[in-house]
Amino acid sequence: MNTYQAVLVTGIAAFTAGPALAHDEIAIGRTSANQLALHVHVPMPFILTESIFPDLPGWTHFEPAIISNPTDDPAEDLFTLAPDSNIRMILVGTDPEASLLSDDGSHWMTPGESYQIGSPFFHIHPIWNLSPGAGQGQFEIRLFLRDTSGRYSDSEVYTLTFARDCRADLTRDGFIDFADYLEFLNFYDIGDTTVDYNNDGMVDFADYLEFLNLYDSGC
Ligand SMILES: [Ca+2]
Ligand SMILES: [Ca+2]
Repeated sequence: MNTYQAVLVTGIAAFTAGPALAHDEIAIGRTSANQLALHVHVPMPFILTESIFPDLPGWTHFEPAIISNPTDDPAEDLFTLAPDSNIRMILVGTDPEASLLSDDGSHWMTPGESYQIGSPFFHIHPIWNLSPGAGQGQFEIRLFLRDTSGRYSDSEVYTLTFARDCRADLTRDGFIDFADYLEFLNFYDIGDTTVDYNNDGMVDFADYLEFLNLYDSGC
């Protein structure tokens, strides 16, 4: 097992051993026209936390997970996949700051490479990454889906967006700006511990000063 594979296993073990947290998921299904389709259930960007893996610097996380669409959803034109379908996702391109670890954990993928997902039902945790040099903003990973059994046609190209985790980014959009300042005031007024920046259980002026420090430094 090489280093990346060890990280992959460690990351998934950490996830399965942890508490039952709500987490981000990407569902893969098909349309009524039998074209593969991908559905994101939460607003993007996906927020990547600072890496806990020494060998994978930057912001690295094993969510969003990728699952097979569990139930037919005609309103979204998203239906479950047949058990004999066999799904791969194919990388189209990324912003320079964003990357996706290969399915065997050996390297960061390059455009044109594919990542084996498999036959339904699946629930996998790819390793997504933003490089240490990534600053404020939203960074893209573009991909499409292919069924190697030939049952379904290729999906369209989807763009997933990612941002760094930053405690001053209260609007969770990857940017530190005045909208975050206003959001801070909202949390502050109601004493929401989201803005208890010094972790003392109270929301007070000390947290305001700490927020300003984070705000000024751009995280
Ligand atoms: Ca923001
Ligand atoms: Ca506090």
